[in-house]
Amino acid sequence: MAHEKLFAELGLQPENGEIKVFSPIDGTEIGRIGYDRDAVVNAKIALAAEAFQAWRLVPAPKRGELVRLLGEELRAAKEPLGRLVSLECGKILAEGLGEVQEMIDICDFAIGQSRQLYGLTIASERPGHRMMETWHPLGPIGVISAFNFPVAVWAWNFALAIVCGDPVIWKPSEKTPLCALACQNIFARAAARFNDAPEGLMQVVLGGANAGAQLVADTRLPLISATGSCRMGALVGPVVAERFGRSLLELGGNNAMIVTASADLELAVRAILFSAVGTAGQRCTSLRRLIVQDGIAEELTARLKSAYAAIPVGDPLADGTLVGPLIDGAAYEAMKNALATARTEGGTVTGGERLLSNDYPDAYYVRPAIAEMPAQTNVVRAETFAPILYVMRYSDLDAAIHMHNDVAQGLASSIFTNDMREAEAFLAAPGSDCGIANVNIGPSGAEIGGAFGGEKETGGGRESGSDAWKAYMRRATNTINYSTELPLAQGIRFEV
Ligand code: UN1
Repeated sequence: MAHEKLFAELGLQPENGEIKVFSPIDGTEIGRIGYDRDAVVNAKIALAAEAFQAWRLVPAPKRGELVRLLGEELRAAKEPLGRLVSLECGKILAEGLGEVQEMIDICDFAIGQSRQLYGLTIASERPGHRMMETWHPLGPIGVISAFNFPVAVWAWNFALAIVCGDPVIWKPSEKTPLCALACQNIFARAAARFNDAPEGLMQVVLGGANAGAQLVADTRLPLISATGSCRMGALVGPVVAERFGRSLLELGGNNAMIVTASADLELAVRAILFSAVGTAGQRCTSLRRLIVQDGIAEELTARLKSAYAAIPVGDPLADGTLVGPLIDGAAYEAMKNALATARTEGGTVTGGERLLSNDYPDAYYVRPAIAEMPAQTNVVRAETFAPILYVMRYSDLDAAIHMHNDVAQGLASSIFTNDMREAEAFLAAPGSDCGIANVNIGPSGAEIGGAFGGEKETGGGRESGSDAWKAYMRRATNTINYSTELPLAQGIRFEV
């Protein structure tokens, strides 16, 4: 087997099962796995529910210790895990390693958080009374993740869930099961060192949409955290709501950048390149729409076209490559169709052609595309998970902000400007309507310290930093009477 050494380092032996796993790098089979049958999924949920009973009794800082050990194991496994991420989802090695770094960062964050699961103390309106809130573990959590961040998104959820007292059942994308199995092994090393971690704190469920649906419908999982398309979220949300569960949805984005006349164009070009072509345009936060002030549009577009022509596309594990393959043939078809539609809607397309098809007939490399559009047409308003940058022009900033917000999704956004009035207008209430709004950096590549997620069809969930931990706990409001009277709230008298 070609990847023997890498698999050995990660404890993987993907040799049994009827499901083939492919690498998008060259389309070859890299392993075989089996899917979990319904009864197995059911047993895993039961085990998680049992683990919860024990884990919620462990003091939170002690739970943080387990995450500290996980962070250590991730540091030790950074290189092979980063390489596996590249192999299985096709992102360049620097980004594969970056993704593992993101896991390490969220572990560090969660360790600190384990000593800061604070509630408020509130002034009671009654004499001799005190009010406070307590945050309790919520229960086992179902995590559904996408191919494009095959390990980091799980880690955002897992590190916080574990310190909050919640076991996690993880259904990874069908396209990246080996990454999940590798994480399971890395966690097992941490759990072994921890000594008395209950069985079932971290379980992987392998399967397709059915397995996901089983988690989503199960009342033993009070929270479902799902990352993926708006279409998937529209299926998950109502089912969880119907059983009065909680869902944390991180769905599609249609992320834009406004570039104003005062912008530092040198910086803007670099930011646009990373955001629009990095990860082959397959981040939820990828830059898809560029809204450029008339006077600088020509120059900026010309600079971008020459940068795009020179961008090294190829084997993501090779030195110097900046853009790897698309995940599969379906992604390539979607890109081709979107570009054809862009042309019929009046766009002028540069790039977008398939590359390296002689070397890799079963893999899908493309030249990232720029589509200059006469207006924000239908194709621009849809998220196509590929490196297509639609360019529109504006003359008035209010109109630019209107165009910016006039899409269904609301994940990440940015403005390039050196004018503080323009920057503040973009960040103010009538400005960007996204969950992430940046100035002079692109929309992608967020740090873990902030809350990550977005509004509208992006689903409203927030993961990772800030107070995202609260989603993984339940809040109890406590009122304590230490007096010898029984005054009622609102001054109600109720005496016989
Ligand atoms: C995603 O694409 O699902 O901000 C997550 C970023 C990364 C995470 C992206 N930290 O681009």
